[in-house]
Amino acid sequence: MARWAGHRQKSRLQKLVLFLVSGYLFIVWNREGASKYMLEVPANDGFHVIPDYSNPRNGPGENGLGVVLSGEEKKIGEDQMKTMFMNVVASDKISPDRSIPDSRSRECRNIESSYPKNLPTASVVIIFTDEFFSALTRTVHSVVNRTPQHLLYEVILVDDNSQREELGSKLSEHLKRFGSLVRLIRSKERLGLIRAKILGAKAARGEVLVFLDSHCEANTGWIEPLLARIQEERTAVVCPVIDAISDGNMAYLGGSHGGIGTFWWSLHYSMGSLPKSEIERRKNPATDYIRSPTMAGGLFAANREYFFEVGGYDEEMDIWGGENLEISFRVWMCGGSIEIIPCSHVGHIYRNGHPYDMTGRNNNKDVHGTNSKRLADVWMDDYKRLFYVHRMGLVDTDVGDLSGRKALREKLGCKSFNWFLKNVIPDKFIPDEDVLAYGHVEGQNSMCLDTLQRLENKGPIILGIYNCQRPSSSAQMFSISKENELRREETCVDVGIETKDGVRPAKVVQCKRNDFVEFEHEKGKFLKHKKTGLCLDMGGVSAGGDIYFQKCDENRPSQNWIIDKYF
Ligand code: UD2
Ligand code: MN
Repeated sequence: MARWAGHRQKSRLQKLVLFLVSGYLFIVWNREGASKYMLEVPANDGFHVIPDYSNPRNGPGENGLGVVLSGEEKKIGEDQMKTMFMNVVASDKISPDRSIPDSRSRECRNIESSYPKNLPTASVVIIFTDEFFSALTRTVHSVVNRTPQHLLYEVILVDDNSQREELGSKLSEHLKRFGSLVRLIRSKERLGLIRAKILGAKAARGEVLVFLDSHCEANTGWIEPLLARIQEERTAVVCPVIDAISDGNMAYLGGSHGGIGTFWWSLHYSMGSLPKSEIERRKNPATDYIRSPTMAGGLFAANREYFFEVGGYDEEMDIWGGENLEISFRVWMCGGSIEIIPCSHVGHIYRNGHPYDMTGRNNNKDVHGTNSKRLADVWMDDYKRLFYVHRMGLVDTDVGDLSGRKALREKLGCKSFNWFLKNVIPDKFIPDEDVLAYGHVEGQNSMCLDTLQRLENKGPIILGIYNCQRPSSSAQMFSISKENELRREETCVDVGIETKDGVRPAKVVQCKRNDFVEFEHEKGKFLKHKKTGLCLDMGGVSAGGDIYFQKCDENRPSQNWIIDKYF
């Protein structure tokens, strides 16, 4: 299945000679042996020269600037954004060694020399399928250039059966400059990113595993804070701050450092703000690690042995998606922690699509769904009901054998998902717990409040009505929270601004933590916006139409609403 790049053997001898000549005490070099006996890491037996970044560099994209294209190239680049989801012309113009601004805070730069001298070594695992050559090689160069040599045990590239020609011998040839430091494993079958990461992790021999996507740029001082935290806490699974690199012109943009990773009940990753407990716990907000309920997935480090002890990944997950929340829930529930390390920064090109085939085994076109179902069924106990609200179609889908993962949960004695919710992400809104009512909000003629597939989490939308869809339809599920909001997962209903026709639409906006939009409701009767005293009224609106607030009137049946379940 996998084969090793062929240029590793000869380099051992070369290395030995090098070490002797330079007067180093060469202890044991045994890649197969346990890493803790590895007292020296392989020197660079290739011919790559790490640039001296204190000298000014000129050229496209240097200093993290965007690339300016014109004429025909500009047009090609713009077209590529639609088909390849990044501007490959721009990327190709940039040196693989380009300089980028140090995006760390001043506080982080001030402590950069305070990390222990004896940090564990890292194996950096970079998996890829049909990645663009320039983005991939820039990832590798950035790691080699910005990781102190004694901390970089190796870089392991896993080629997940790429089909593009430039990733063949041209890539193997290019990597020779790194000698044995960079190993390339090529899979003859498509593994999907989860199994590709496992393959890379199993081949790794450094003490710490660091995973990166294949379109990243490691920033100055990125690895020390990750390794230091793992040295201090073996079960900490740590993530750098992910800085954005523009998919359009490759500009290196800064990232934020103040947030945590969360999730949607649809089991997509999301970002959130720090809970009060974290704000209080962290004495140095610029530098202290952040306890994060979840991770984005691509960029993180873990003690290698711990990574496998806590279950690696679910090997039955295919292609893309779900593994990031699976590892997050699992690590927390089984005694570890997920953390964001604000002093470690790595850039990542966020793309609006996947420049590779997303079809899984057996022609599966919904790998995120089936992977997420595996995670829900194993780790979420009863709370999986909230996932199925979003994915009713998956309730009866066979996603393969789960016994191995369930046995793992048993063996590790992991805590419940309820424990995770209460202790790790206490701010997470649970739509049907600790609320006054939950379910469809039904008016006259079997019509229900409905978001009409409008994207409520990307900005305010107008609420509508539609034929009630039962048993459940995520667009029609609402709660009356104990703060009396009429709310969805993160959005709340409010009264919109009066239109030209003198009516006020119902809008759906982000809920505010301290400024609740309160409603008054009585089963089967009004839904009254407290502040304005107006009532939701479906009079004259047909399925698919927007809904409005009107003056409350007990005699109007179009103002009567009933919610599935009252608590
Ligand atoms: C995010 C993660 C990604 C992964 C994913 C959920 C970040 C920055 N990225 O999506 O790592 O956790 O969420 O699954 O947090 N790849 C393969 N084989 C495949 C498919 C992908 O090797 O079959 C590689 C791909 O070339 C890339 C990596 O996996 O290096 C992640 O893929 P992506 O960049 O398309 O995922 P992204 O960033 O949208
Ligand atoms: Mn990515």
